[in-house]
Amino acid sequence: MHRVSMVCIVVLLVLACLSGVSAADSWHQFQKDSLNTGITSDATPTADPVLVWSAFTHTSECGTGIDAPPIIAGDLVYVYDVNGTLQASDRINGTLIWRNETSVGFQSSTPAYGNGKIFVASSAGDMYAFNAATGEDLWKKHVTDRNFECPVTYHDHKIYVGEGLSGGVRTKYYYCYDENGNELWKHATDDTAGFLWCGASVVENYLVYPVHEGGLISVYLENGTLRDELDLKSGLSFSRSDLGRIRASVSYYDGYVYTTSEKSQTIGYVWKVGFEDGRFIDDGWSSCIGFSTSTPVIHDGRVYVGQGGHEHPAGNLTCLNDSNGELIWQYTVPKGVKSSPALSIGDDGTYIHFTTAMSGGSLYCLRDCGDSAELAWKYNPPDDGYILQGAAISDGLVYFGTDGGYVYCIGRRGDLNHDGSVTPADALIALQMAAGAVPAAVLVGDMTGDGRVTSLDALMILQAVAAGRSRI
Ligand SMILES: [Ca+2]
Ligand SMILES: [Ca+2]
Ligand SMILES: [Ca+2]
Repeated sequence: MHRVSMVCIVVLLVLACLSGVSAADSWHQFQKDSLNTGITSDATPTADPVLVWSAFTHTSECGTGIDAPPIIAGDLVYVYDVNGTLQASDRINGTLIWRNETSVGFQSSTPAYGNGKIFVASSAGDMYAFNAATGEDLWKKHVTDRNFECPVTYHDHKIYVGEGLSGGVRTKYYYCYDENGNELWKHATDDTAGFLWCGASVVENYLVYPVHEGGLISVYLENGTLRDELDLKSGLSFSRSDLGRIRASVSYYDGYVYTTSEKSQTIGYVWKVGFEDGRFIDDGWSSCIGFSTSTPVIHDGRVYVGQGGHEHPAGNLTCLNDSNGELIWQYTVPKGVKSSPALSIGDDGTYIHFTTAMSGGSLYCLRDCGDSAELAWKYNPPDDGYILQGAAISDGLVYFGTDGGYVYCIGRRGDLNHDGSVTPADALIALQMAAGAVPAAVLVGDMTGDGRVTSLDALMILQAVAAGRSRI
């Protein structure tokens, strides 16, 4: 048949075009790494989003489910839910690999991966370590009678996490543990509500983190001794007496630390503060964008940050000029963006992924077009749970969870090797699936909608490639 001979030609073409598979980047902790960069060079879907897999974990009677972003290490994606369950799944097909338990409660501390272990800080004030490959319990420590609700930071065989808001205003501690569960130090901050989402960055020999009431703290990694502290309300030429409170982490880029604060829907700031040899410098800016609990991401002279809360009528993704804090563009969405953006940087531009803080919210992907942003795609998951957390990215796939208790893996239709683009290499995989040589990924590979992956789907993938090229 004509179609068969075409497919034969196609196979030869594909074999000629087949290139090596790129290595997947990791997303080992909140905002990817211990600087909270939030950026990967892995290409993500730039069009035609498709559900690659989804999995249910748990929900609570209060309507909560998954409130911390997934993390990704090697072949596995890890999700921590309201039941205190840590679940590891194959990142490509969603197969459950292992599951282990901590304690039930609203879990908003993002776990961290390091040296073959997953570190978890629970709402009950306990820390845990699990074997990342098998889920085996390695250790558990009751650290505090307060709660944990900020991301765990892992760096060089040590973990860092601060006490949350439970117990009210008092002396609260940021802890450093080694990977075997021994406390190395704790640093006290007096008269603070604590560290809700106030995750740390490791910058050279220092740990830097924000304080709820509007401060920044820098301590020596080695022993937790104070190096410097700053009150953003008064200590700088660009201080703001009405900064409100900080409920975001610190990110670091090229000599500056960044965070956000919020006082009301309209009053809230993005902060850029000079940071040199562990000390805060009066160099940078504060920019009023309105309410934000989002941790800024910095790339190519621009600062990307979410704006607004779930109680606000609308929110947006804001892009500022990194040199002066001036607004470049805002992309408005139906509710606030409490989560932190996850960026994919490729040859074809900067893509920004974030979720809207609302029941029935969506995962958005914007393309930065210079003076404005355009919607690359949007994915509205089938459950209508509230979405608090942002996304994690690895190897052409985007992951996020909801209070409906589901974790979702989003890819691109036809992109069977998950490199973010549709090429002849994907058509070859479709042919292998059609021949039964590899398991069929129907959700991604079925272009015709007949529920199977056949040689016709391979042909349609090639047609999509040709159409894409002719548009360029
Ligand atoms: Ca981090
Ligand atoms: Ca591909
Ligand atoms: Ca088909």
